Amino acid sequence: MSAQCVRVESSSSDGSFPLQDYLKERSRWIDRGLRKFLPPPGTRPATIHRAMHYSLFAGGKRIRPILCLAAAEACGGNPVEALPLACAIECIHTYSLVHDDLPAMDNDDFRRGRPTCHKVFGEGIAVLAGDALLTVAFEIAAQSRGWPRYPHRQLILELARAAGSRQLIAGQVADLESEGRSIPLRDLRFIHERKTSALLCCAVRLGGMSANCTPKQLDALTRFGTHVGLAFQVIDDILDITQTTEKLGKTAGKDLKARKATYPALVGLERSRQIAEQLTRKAFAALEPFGRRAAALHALAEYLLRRDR
Ligand code: GRG
Repeated sequence: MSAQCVRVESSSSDGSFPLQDYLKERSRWIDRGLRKFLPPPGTRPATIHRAMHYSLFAGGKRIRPILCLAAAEACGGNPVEALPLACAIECIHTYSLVHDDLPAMDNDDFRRGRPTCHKVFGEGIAVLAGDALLTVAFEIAAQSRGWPRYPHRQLILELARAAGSRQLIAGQVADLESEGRSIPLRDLRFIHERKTSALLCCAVRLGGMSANCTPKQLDALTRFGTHVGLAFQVIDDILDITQTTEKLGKTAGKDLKARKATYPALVGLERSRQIAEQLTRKAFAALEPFGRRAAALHALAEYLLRRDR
C-alpha cells in the first residue's frame, strides 16, 4: 500500500497518533494475511489465480480491512484475531472493483494504477476472478475463530447482507439506473449508503465482533461506519473532479462524462466538502464511548476526509 502518499502526519484528537506508520504496518499484515488465505498464483488453473492476485495486490489503500482491525482495537480486542475477517472484506471490495470495471458496467481501463483485470486477462477471466474473490471471502471468514456473542453464522450473515442485493449490489443497480438522470439528494444518499457505506460499516462491525463487543459498542461502530462510509463517497466524488488519473490510480473525470449523480453535481464542490465534514464529525461523535482506544479509528476517519487519492 502506498502509505507514503498519506499526507496527514498525526490526526488523533490529541494530535499524536502515528498514522503513517500504522497504515504501513497494518497494510503489511493484510498483505501477509491475503497471501496466506488465497490459493498461490501458480495453483491450477493458474490463469484465474494469477488474475485474483493481480487485482488484490495492485496497490489498493486497504482502508476497509485496516478499519476492521482498528475497530477490534477500539473494543479492546486483539487485531490479529480480526485478520481473517479483514481479509474477507478486502476480497469482497476487490471483487466489486473488478466487476465494476467491466465493459458491461463502468467500462474502465485503469484501476489501482494499472490496467484493469479484464484488460490483462480478458473479460471471461475477469468475471470469474471477481466471482472467485467473492467466494473466497466466505471461505476465509469461515476460518475466523468465532466468538461467544458472534458465532460463525452471525459473521457470515453480516458479510452476505453487506455484499447482497439489498446493499452493495443494490447500490450498484441504483447507480447504473441513475446515469444520465437527475435524481434528488435522498436518492443519491440511498446509493451511497449501499454502494459504499454498507461495506465500510460491515468492516468495522466485524472488527468489533472479533473483540466480542457489547451490543452498545456494535451500535456505536455502526454509526461510525455509516458516517465514515458516506463521507468517503462524497470525497470520492470530489476527487473524481479535482484530481488527475495519475494521482487517483483510476480514470478521473468519469462521473461528469457518464452524467452520474454525485454530490458535487447536485450541490456544488464547496457544499459537498461541508457535507463530508459534517458526516465525519458525526463519525467522531460515535467514537466517544471508546475513549483513547479509538485513536486509530479517529485518525483514519480524519485521513479519509483529507485524502487526496
Ligand atoms: C457488485 C459489480 C458490483 C459492484 C458494486 C459500485 C460498486 C459496488 C463498485 C464500484 C466502485 C465504486 C465507485 C465503489 C464505491 C466505493 C469506492 C469509492 C471504491 C473505491 O475504494 P478505494 O478508494 O479503492 O478504497 P482502493 O483501490 O484504494 O481499494
